[in-house]
Amino acid sequence: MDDKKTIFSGIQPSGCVTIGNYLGALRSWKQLQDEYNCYFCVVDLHAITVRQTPAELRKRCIDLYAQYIACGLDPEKNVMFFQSHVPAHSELSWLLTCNSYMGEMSRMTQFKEKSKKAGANVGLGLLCYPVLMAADILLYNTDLVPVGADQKQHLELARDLAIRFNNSYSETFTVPEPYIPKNGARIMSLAEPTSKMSKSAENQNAFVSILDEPDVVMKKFARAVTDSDNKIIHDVQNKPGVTNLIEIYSACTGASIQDIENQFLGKGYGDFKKAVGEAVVETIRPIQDNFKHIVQDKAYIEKCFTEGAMKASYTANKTLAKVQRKMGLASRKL
Ligand code: ATP
Ligand code: LTN
Repeated sequence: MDDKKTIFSGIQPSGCVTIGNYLGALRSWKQLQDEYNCYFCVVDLHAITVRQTPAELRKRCIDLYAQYIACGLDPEKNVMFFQSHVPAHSELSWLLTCNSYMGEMSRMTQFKEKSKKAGANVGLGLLCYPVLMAADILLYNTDLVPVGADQKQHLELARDLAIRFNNSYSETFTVPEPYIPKNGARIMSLAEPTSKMSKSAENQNAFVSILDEPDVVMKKFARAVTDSDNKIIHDVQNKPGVTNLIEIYSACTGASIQDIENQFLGKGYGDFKKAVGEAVVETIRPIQDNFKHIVQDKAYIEKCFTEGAMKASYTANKTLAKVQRKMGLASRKL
């Protein structure tokens, strides 16, 4: 296309975008869209690795796409689409699965955590999830993958699979690099501040969604788990709850940790939680205003995701055909 490097990233429609997703990942995408060729995908096939209610999932997919636009991603500048609309993702995923090992899949932290929750019947999709993610990335000759720090291990696997394939079948894939934004905080759960904030958490008070009403946001912060010594100090080991609130405040206002500690010296948790809540409300207010307009325009959203899938298919199918040929499958004549 041009000399610009390529970026690929995605979010699962497993719930509404949280301030974790936004501050950790989505916000940085917006800053990248002018400098890079960007593919931003709603990774619906990843969301079905756990059981979903079909009608809810369908709505969440459209809503997530609208949230991408509301957060400032431009469907004209970027290729924005649903993963399931480009069948090459599933197809490459199988070809890569045949080049992956049980050991490397079962070692993944996210698999171990999610399979603990799933109990006796752990779905195979949860195990294969990182291969599908590698397929997403490798289809587009991606240079950089902007994700939150929790995805680093999956990115390593995508790199390993690319290198392994290139060594076995000759140079095919670009080996992608992670892009973990410096100020992209890892936001923790408000209810259990030693686990990451997750949009699919059962406890609604554990996360703040970017579409939560201001009074809901304020209530969730008022209830956030802290500790009993009433000092606003950044200390991950001993004060994970307060530390998380400081990080959120810093990510929303741009103030440094030091400045925040000074600003709230001698103040109590009540005041601090109120300030954090207000900073979050101000950060998400413009997104909410945009979302309300965009989500009503179904025809516009449909046009955008259809064009996105068409553009994505062009590159994805080229890569897929190359891989099929290299692995020895007969070339398609239709
Ligand atoms: P789920 O609850 O379904 O596992 P999730 O909320 O953890 O979902 P993903 O869709 O898996 O979110 O992730 C989307 C992007 O947001 C990824 O780049 C991920 O690294 C980032 N991200 C997710 N949670 C956080 C968090 N708590 N802090 C910072 N970044 C996050
Ligand atoms: N696994 C990612 C979502 C995801 C993704 C991707 C991110 C699926 N495919 C490709 C970047 C690139 C997650 O955030 N849980």
